[in-house]
Amino acid sequence: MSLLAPVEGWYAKKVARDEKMWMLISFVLCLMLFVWMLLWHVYGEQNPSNVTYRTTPVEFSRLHEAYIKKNMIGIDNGVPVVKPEPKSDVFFMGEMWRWSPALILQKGEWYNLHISSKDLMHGFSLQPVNMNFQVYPGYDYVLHFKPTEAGEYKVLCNEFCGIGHHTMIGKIVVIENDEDLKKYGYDFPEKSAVPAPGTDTAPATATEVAPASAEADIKAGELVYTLKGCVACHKTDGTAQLAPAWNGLFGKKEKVKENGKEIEVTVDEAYIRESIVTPQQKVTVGYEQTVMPVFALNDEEIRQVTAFVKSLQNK
Ligand code: HEC
Ligand SMILES: [Cu+2]
Repeated sequence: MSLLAPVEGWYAKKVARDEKMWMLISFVLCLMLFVWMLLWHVYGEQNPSNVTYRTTPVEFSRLHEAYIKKNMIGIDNGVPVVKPEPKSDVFFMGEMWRWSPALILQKGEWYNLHISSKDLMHGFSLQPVNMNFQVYPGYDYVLHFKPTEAGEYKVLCNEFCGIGHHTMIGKIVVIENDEDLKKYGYDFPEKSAVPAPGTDTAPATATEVAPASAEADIKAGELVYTLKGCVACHKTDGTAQLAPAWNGLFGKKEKVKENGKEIEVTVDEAYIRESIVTPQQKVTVGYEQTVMPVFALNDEEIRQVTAFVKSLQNK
């Protein structure tokens, strides 16, 4: 309550002339903006298409993985690279903590980008053009779009999604012609030999790679690493911010906590298997804040991934 009561009849004061004028101006401005909004929607081509399907994280991950296996042309820092056909359906997924695949698109062509999340809500923020969408698990958001300018774009996550949120950066490269590919370091001469897309000899799944040689196992293991998204947390260049790095891991003595007790283990085949099948059994000291998800890898995939980890022993 104020100390002094307001002057009697204060509310009945006449509105001044210039005040009325300002009210009129702002009202007209509101109306104009309203009309513009409709015009921009129809003629501005500013608003994205609004088609959304119901899905489940499991279903979408399955489609996403199958899509990448069929179409990948190489690997960029552990992330699969796809160069989709114009007008085709592209599956793009966010998960803790990466976007995949990296995309190479042709300027001036239309694409149907299906976007969803495998786990939590993420934010698709295309930079530097600053287009933003929320990405929910359980919804397949279809973005029908045509890139109009060549260049390298980044997909940042703009919904805080945990300790590795800031590392969640995807890549979309828009090219004018295939010559441009080299400019972005996307020239995959020997890498495309891993899973050459669409050829009869290409393995349909990572597990179908002939385990003929140790070399094939390592390649298949790298594919598991890329497709299943281990790369989102485990790096192979020694950076170990979110999870233990895989280079130099095999044979290393690791301090882990089991049932609250700290013990030392040697990283061998059995320990790697246990870490994948029951990640919470032995939690590596120093990484308690990140929770490693349970991945349903089959025995073959575990064997291959172990071969890949082993191959990084002296790196
Ligand atoms: C969301 C992040 C994340 C992803 C994705 C992830 N991991 Fe992990 N991983 C961790 C963390 C954190 C640890 C250490 C804590 C623990 O043991 O749970 C770990 C530990 C491990 C270890 C034991 C390493 C050590 O030094 O103790 C292995 C082996 C492993 N992960 C394999 C995998 C494989 C294989 C995949 C992919 C199929 C994978 N991880 C995907 C977070 C992740
Ligand atoms: Cu995110």
